Amino acid sequence: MTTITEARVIVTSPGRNYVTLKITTSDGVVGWGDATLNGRELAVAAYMTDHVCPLLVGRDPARIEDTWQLLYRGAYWRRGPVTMTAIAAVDMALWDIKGKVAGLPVYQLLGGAARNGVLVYCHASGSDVPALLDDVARHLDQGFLAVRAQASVPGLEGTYGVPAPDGLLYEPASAALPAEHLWDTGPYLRFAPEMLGAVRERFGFGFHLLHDVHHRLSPIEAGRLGHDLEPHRLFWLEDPTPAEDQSAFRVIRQHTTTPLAVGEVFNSIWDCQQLITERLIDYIRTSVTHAGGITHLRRIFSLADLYGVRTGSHGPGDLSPVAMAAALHVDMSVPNFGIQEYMGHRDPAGEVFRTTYTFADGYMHPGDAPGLGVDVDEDAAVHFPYDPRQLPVNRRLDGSVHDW
Ligand code: CS2
Ligand code: MG
Repeated sequence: MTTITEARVIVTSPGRNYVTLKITTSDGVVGWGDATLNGRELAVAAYMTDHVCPLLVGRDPARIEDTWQLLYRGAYWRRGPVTMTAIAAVDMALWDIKGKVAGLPVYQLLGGAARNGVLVYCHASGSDVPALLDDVARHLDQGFLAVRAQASVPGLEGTYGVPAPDGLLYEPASAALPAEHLWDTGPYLRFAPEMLGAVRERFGFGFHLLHDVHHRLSPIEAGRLGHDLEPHRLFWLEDPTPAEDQSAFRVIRQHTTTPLAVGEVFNSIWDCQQLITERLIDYIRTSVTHAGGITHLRRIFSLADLYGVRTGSHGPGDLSPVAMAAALHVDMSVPNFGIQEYMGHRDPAGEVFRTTYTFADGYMHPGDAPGLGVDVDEDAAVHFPYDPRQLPVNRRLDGSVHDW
């Protein structure tokens, strides 16, 4: 019987920190899994090294579901971002191995292609509205059919989603200790409709426009914003309120028809069960890395399909290219696909992660290489040591902590 002979964690920082799990079998087949949790990378690395990898050696790599159940139910202290990210990395690596053994891309093992390509959305941003409009134009020229628009709120430095003026891809984890940003909801509620209206006025309605509130409003504020944005026909308004307060979305739903997307901070089906079964959202954003891997993500997406909720997986630069590839394989195969976030990765990530997925005319494809279609250059990885970084903290004008 083929067995797992090694399970090893690789922490590397080509452009930003990534945590990768490498599983090797007695047949010499290697599988890769992403285990990156922005600002908490070492917590996941330690959990895997100390509590997960020792369980894997000697196991049959083909038994993906049994391994998932062992790591989930056997942990006793189940769920949570660290635990589920560790399980996700194992799951991705085992699906990668299964595809390589079968000589098939993972999406073929998941039921084959349910579409010809995966619609993706990109990030456009600006320090002010003119700069945002220029960035939207750049992304539309690149062929994107869906664009997320974010801009600095006048008077509030460090608004979410707007990169530093260094020309690098946006990375929120900016310092070893959390940077403190200022937040004031009133100016944002006045500015967001103006900003998104300016995008529609300049570019029209021939593409999908998205916006991320990033957890910062109360339910009634979110209802008001959603209503104010209705003339701009957003594809979705993301994370309007703190996602864990699922019943809050009943309030938002009473006030707006703007579609809602939630889920990037969720790590299990239980986190979103009410949102889905009460149809309180339109898109579920759980990611393959933070929500237990391909195996659990498909369960969440199947539940969502029953209630007419479509997928909209999280795909920032702080999930590795391994996660992007795994997400695309799931996206290809599910019936209720909505859209996939594709932010891209900061150089020199490509020196470590060799990918085969492609982008053309607004759509991506995972490729047809066996497995996930990503290889990790371990020799290159050692040249990029871990770089301690944490996510920012938001404080209101009175100094109290707000959601970032
Ligand atoms: C954001 C994320 O892409 C998004 O929708 O919410 O970039 C989020 O801020 C980061 O993943 C946090 O690390
Ligand atoms: Mg988001």
